[in-house]
Amino acid sequence: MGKIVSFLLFLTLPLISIAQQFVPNYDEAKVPTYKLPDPLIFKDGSAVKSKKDWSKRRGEIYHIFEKEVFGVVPEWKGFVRSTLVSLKEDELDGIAKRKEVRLDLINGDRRISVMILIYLPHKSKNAPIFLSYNFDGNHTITTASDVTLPDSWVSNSKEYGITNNKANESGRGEAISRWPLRDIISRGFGVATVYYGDVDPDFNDGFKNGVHRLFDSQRDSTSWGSIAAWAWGLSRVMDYFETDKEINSKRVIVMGHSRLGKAALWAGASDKRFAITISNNSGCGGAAISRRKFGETVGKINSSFPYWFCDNFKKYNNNEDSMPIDQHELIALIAPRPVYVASAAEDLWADPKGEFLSCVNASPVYKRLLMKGFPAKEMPALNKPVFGNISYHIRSGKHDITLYDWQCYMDFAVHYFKFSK
Ligand code: GTR
Repeated sequence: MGKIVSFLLFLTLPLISIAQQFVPNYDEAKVPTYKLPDPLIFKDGSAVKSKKDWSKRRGEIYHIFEKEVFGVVPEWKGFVRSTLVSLKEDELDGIAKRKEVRLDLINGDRRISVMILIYLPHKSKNAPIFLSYNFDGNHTITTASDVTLPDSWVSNSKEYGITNNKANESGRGEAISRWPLRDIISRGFGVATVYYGDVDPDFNDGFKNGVHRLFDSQRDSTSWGSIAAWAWGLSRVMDYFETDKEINSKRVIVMGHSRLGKAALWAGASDKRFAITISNNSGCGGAAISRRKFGETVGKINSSFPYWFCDNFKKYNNNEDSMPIDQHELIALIAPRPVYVASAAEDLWADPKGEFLSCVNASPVYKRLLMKGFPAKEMPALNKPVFGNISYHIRSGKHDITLYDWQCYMDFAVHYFKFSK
């Protein structure tokens, strides 16, 4: 009898696991009907009528995102030391100064090091500067042979979970298509980048590595995950910018692609010193409305990357309607500062329409602050950006960051900063 049961189980288990396999929905007709939480209604049901009301309501929404989505950052008891590691007066045929600055984050005998690679245009003083993480090491954004390789874990196989990979020369320059440095610097912008794995390596190790291990607190269901750690790291770079006389810390544009776009949005929401926030193809847990369950879902992201968000976020696996917030409110948290959301037409996993709808539904907050908000109601045509305090484009092509995306971001920044080189 026992043997028969085991045999039947042997036959049916694979079927059960096939049945449970995640099949993303890419059919607009199958998007469920849903009701979004209203960012302009307080928890007690009263309405946000003034700027002052908004700053209170903003606090409510922010704390929900902290406790239910990204996790709470514990009190930082350590300190950060910055060291200039290299300096080149003339880089990129003389159009930029290049430097590497190492931040040592120290708490007692625990420390990690984070390397910032910085390009500053010679042509413009007080240049706005893009701050954006890179995925595989600072040496991947340039072919220059003397940019330092990261010492921390890298995932060159893209299989997150491999714990002992180190960067090597083979990756030098491999990401240059995502970093059109000459175009950016010629338009008078600076660029600063950090390898995200320096701040928190992107694998599930129970928070024993990266910045988490520099903190003393016990973990619970509200504790921060990796996205909050990456966002926190961006703020430490901002702290450094405030000490560097060559950098205009009032014009820092925080930007990120994909998972790093989620981190950029949370950094922009958490730290008001970032003048502009840009999300490139950030998708689920970033700019896309979770309730649409289009492409990647909350349940899927929490099973693939259980360490990105706080444990409370898992309560909403296949239970999106019970979320007290949705991602349009992440965009709204950035108000009144400008924010740009970008999608790619073939990137259905990130739900371009859901990213667009976040812009539409965050707009009333900007309007309540007497600003223009987001000027579109219908999804714009491909490669036709819409500019407002919230801006948006959908580019043709796949999940990536391209020269076209950068050009749009620079146009947007020029518009807001009204600077000329
Ligand atoms: C995917 C993940 C997305 C996005 C992307 C990336 O595997 O499901 O949420 O973050 O990775 O960062 O490239």
